[in-house]
Amino acid sequence: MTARVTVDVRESVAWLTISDPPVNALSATLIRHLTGALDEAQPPAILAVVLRAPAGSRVFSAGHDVSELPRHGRDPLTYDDPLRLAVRRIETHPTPVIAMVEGSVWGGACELVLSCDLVVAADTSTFALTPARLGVPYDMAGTLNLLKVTEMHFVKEMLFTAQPIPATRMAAYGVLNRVVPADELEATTAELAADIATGSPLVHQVMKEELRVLANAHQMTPETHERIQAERRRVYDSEDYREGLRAFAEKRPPVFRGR
Ligand code: YXS
Repeated sequence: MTARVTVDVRESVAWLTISDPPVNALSATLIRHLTGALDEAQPPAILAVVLRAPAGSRVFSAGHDVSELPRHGRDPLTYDDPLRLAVRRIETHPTPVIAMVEGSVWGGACELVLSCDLVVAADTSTFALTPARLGVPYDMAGTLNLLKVTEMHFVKEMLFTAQPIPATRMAAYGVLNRVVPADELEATTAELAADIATGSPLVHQVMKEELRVLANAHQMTPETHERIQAERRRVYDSEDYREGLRAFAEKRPPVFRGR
């Protein structure tokens, strides 16, 4: 089986390239290769990680592999779903992880990119949150991850419109650290990674974990959690969820009827 993720180490920085043509869909196999590559990229040998797609990619990633979304009565985004595993793995990786983005980013791939510690994007890149287009009830951990990186109104615009947002607007809302012309993307990312690599890996690791714990510190009663899960179940058990997946397979716009 060809590796969906290749690793290139340059001066203590591990460059992880996700590549599964034609659209780098986040399949369970690609995520397994990604987490395996991260397992190899440990400090002090590795002091920063860059997550990227092949140079010149028109699509950075089309998000969750839709063919792997459950069809009947199963939660599409559970704790051990590949996307959830990948996001947690990046959030807990002991070194800073920089997403270097070129091309369009869709659905769960947006969350994957935004779960990285920094994001450097080409000025031609776009970001689209697509649950509403597919009828998918996104999960609370994922929704919180979006809310952690920008403002409520902007998260709602992205979620409710499901439209691709240009990198310049993402940066205006503080979501991206750098937006540069595509031909400056790699040099800008390499410079940022080199700066990070001069710092204390012990401090990076503890500060990253402090920020993760503080950002996730939210009160919620078990009853509230169960109520939301029940509401999500009504969505993934709905005809609209089945219509979203059917429309995707049939390459047509979905017709949602609210049932
Ligand atoms: O028809 P073939 O067999 O050639 O396959 C087509 C597409 O069906 C396939 N493909 C995907 N397969 C699995 N999972 C995907 N996410 C996915 N996206 C695409 O790739 C082949 C080429 O696609 P095509 O012909 O559309 O290419 P294109 O260059 O015209 O357009 C590229 C995209 C990415 C703009 C287009 O494929 C697209 O809009 N893809 C869907 C993006 C999306 O809605 N992703 C969300 C996935 S679900 C998810 O991430 C979360 C669960 S949620 O929805 O909650 O956010």
